Amino acid sequence: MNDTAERKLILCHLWVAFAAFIVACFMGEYQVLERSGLLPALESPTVYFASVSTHGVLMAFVLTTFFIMGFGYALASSSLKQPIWNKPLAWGAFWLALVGVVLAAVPLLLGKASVLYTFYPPMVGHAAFYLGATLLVIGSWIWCAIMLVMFTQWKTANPTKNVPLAMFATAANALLWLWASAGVALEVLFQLIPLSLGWIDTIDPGLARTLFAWTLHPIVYFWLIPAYTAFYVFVPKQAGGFLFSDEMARMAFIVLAVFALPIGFHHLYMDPEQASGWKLLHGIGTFVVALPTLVTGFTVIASLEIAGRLRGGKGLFGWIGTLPWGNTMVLAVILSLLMLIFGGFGGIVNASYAMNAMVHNTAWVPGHFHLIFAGTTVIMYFAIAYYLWPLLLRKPLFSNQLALLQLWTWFIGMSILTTPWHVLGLLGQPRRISTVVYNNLLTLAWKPYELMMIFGGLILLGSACLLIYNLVKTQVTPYAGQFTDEIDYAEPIHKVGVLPEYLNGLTVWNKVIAVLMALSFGFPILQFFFMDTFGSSAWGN
Ligand code: HAS
Ligand code: CU
Repeated sequence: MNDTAERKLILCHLWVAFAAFIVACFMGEYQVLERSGLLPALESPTVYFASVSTHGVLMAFVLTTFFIMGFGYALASSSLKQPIWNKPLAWGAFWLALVGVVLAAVPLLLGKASVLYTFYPPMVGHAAFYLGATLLVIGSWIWCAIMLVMFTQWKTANPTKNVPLAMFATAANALLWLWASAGVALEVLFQLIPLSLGWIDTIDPGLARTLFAWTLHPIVYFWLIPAYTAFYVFVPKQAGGFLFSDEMARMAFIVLAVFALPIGFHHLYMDPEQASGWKLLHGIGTFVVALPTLVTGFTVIASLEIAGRLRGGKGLFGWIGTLPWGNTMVLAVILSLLMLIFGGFGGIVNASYAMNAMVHNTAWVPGHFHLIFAGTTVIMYFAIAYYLWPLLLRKPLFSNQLALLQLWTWFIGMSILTTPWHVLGLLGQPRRISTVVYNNLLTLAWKPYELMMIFGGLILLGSACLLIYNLVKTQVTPYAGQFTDEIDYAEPIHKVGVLPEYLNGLTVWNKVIAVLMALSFGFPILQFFFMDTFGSSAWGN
C-alpha cells in the first residue's frame, strides 16, 4: 500500500463508514431510552420510527458498504501487489454512493421515510429515499466490478499461481453481493420507486417481501465475510502462529457465497405468500450455510492453538493463556467468537421452522442480529481499523491500551444489551415497536430488562466514542519516524500446492449459484404473475 493516492481512497471509505456508525450509535441509545417508557418526555412514535429507520440504514447499509469497499481496495492492492484498477472509477463509485447516502438521509431525518431498513411495503417513503439507496447500491456494484476485474487480470497474468486467500475471499464477496443485491434492486426499481412517485396506485407486498428475502439473507454474509477474512488472513500471524488450513478457508468462503443465496425464505416462515414446502427447502439450505461458520470456528481456534503452543502453552487449555491478549486483532477474534456462540445459537433457533413461530417478530430477533452483526462482525471491523489505520497513515496507533479497553467495553456492552432483548422476546415483546402501554402485569415484567438495555447501550456508546477518539487522534498526532505500510499476511502451516480451479476460481461457482437461484426463487417469484393478486395501496409518510 505504498501509493499515497490509494491510501487516501481507502481512508476516505473507512471514515464515511465510521462517521455513519457513530451517528447511528447515538440514535441507538435514544431508542432504548424511548422504548423503555421510563422517560415520558422522550416519547414520540414519530421521532422513534424516524430514528430507528435512520439507525438501521446507517448501520446495515452505510457502515457496512463503505467499510467493505475500503477494506476490499486495501486487500486487493496489497495481496496482489498491484495498483487498484481504474482509480478514477473507484472515486466515482465513492462519490456516487456518498451522494446516495445524503439523498436518502434527508427524508429519513425529516421522518418522510420511516419505513425501517427492511422497507417493507405497503409502507412507503419519499422517492428520494429509494433513489439514494439505489445510488449507494450502484456505487457498490462498481466496487464489485473493480474487484472482479483485478481478480481476473491477476489470474490471467499468473496462471500457475494460487490467487492469494485475501483476494479470493474479497472476490467471492463481490460475486455474492452482485447476486444478492439483484433482489432488492428489482423490488425498488419496479415496485417502490414507481409507487413512491405515484406512477402506480397499488403494490403487491407478497412479491416485494419475496424479492427482499432474496437479498436479506445473503446481505448478512456480505457484512460477515470481511470479518472472516480477517480471521483467516490476519489473526494467525498476529497471534504468532500459522493458518491451520488455507484450503478449508477457501471452502468456507465458497459455501458461504453459494449457500447464502438460495435460502432467504427463513425470513418468511410466518408469511402467507409462499407455500410451506418452499420454506422447508430454504430452511434446509439455512442449516447448510451454518456449516462454513462451524468450519471457520474450528480453523480459527486451531490456528490460535498453534500460536499458543508455539508461544509455549502446554496442556489442554494452557495455550489460551499464552496468546497475546494485548494484541487488538487477537483480543477481538476471541471476543468475536464468544459472541458467535450465542448469536449463532439464536440463528439456529430462528432457522428451525417450528421454533421460528415462538420468536418471529419479537424482540428476540433484534437481540440475535445485534449480537451476531454488531457484536461478532463489527468488533472485527474495529480490529481491522486498528490494524489498518497505522499502515494507512504510516504512524503508530495513538493508544493500544485505549483500543483494548474499547474492544472489551464493546463486548461487555453488547452482552448486556442483547441478553435482555432475547429474554424480552421470549416474554412476548414485539419488535419494531415504540413504547407499549398495555399497562398490565406482562409489560411490568419487561421493565427491569429495559433498564439493563439502557445501561448496555450507554456502555456501547462510550465504547464507540473511544473508537472514534483513538482513530482521530492517530490521524492528527504528528509523527516524524519511519513506519511500515505493508500488510503482514498469515502463512498456512502446510505449504499449499497448485490448487484445483474450483478452489482458485469463481466461474464454476457462479454457474452453481445461477442454477440454485433458478430452482429456489424461480417458481416462487413467477407464480405472482400467474395468479390474481390484489395490490395494497401505499401507506405512511
Ligand atoms: Fe441471522 C434474522 C438465521 C447468522 C443477521 N439475522 C436476522 C436478521 C439479521 C441477521 C440482521 O432462520 C434480521 C432481519 C430482519 O430485520 O428481519 N442467522 C441465522 C442463522 C445463522 C445466522 C441460521 N444472521 C447471521 C449473521 C448475521 C445475521 C452472521 C449478520 C452478520 N437470522 C436467521 C433467521 C432469521 C434471522 C431464521 C429470521 C428471524 C425472523 O423470524 O425474523 C447462522 O449462520 C449462524 C451459524 C453460527 C453458529 C455458531 C457457531 C459458533 C462458533 C463459535 C465457537 C467459539 C468458541 C469459543 C467455542 C452455528 C463457531 C472459543 C473461545 C476461545 C477463547 C478461543
Ligand atoms: Cu437470514
